[in-house]
Amino acid sequence: MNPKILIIGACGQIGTELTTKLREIYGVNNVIASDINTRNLELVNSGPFEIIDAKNFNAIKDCCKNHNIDTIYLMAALLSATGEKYPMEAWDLNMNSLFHVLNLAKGGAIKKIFWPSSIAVFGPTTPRENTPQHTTCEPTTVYGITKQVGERWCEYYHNKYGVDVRSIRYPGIISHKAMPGGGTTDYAVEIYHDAVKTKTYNCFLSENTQLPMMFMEDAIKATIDIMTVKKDAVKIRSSYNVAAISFTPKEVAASIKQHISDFEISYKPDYRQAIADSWPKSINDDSARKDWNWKHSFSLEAITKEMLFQLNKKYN
Ligand code: AKB
Repeated sequence: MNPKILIIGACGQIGTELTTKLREIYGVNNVIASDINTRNLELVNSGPFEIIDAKNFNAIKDCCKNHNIDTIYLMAALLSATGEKYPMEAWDLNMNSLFHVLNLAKGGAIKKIFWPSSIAVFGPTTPRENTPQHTTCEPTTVYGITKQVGERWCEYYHNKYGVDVRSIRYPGIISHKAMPGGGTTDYAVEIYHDAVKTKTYNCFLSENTQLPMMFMEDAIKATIDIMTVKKDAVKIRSSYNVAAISFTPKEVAASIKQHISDFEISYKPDYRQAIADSWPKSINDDSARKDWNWKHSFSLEAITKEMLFQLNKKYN
């Protein structure tokens, strides 16, 4: 039987494409999209949609009851850069929304939860190359702190109350549909849009800042893979490292130049540089590969080709 799914934060970068994919798999009426507002009209009009503030326990609970929801994907969050501007709001949204869904599942109403963590759980004292699954996590951003603490609570609710919560640590996600908002890795999306629109990009990170990244199609696959694998295969109930590729702004610019030879990049690092410098350069995801067969497909070259193709259709 198909699950009955609620996606909270469905209008965001990942939520938008996750909603489409889950509807393809399980049917439009089995996937209820929700967000705090209707900013993404295409998504809002594409199937059942509810306005839900993720900080409001009763709103989530009522929606679950009204639609017989058994599975929640909690995608609402304030990301790393916005979190530094609004630390208390980031704490409030990121933590309370998680407690709401964990508590609904603890009460038995919800059978399965997906909650995204991030490479932001790592910090300056973490080994930066091939960062292990289990290692020092001393995040320096509010966002990172909420994700690290959230991981602990997920594991706790699983061990103590049997809650089936599953999680992966997303790297920077590259996509051409909904724009990301408020993240440190957002440059890797903006650069493609500006390359197609103006053939120039002013990067807010320095040229050699290497960060782990992933194409949206791989990120959606990882999300659905971990949610559909048998319960016993999910051995880590905090959050899994998942990796695809790592690159610097200079490398992505070079890959764009292969297609747009007069593309020019300039660099003006801002406060996000310190955040990027505290994160890993590359991630070891052996556990995800072993436990639930995780595999990525997209290389930097393949991402560049697809991004430029899609954005050319959009802008030109
Ligand atoms: C961010 O940059 O804040 C996010 C993330 C890596 O979780 N994209």
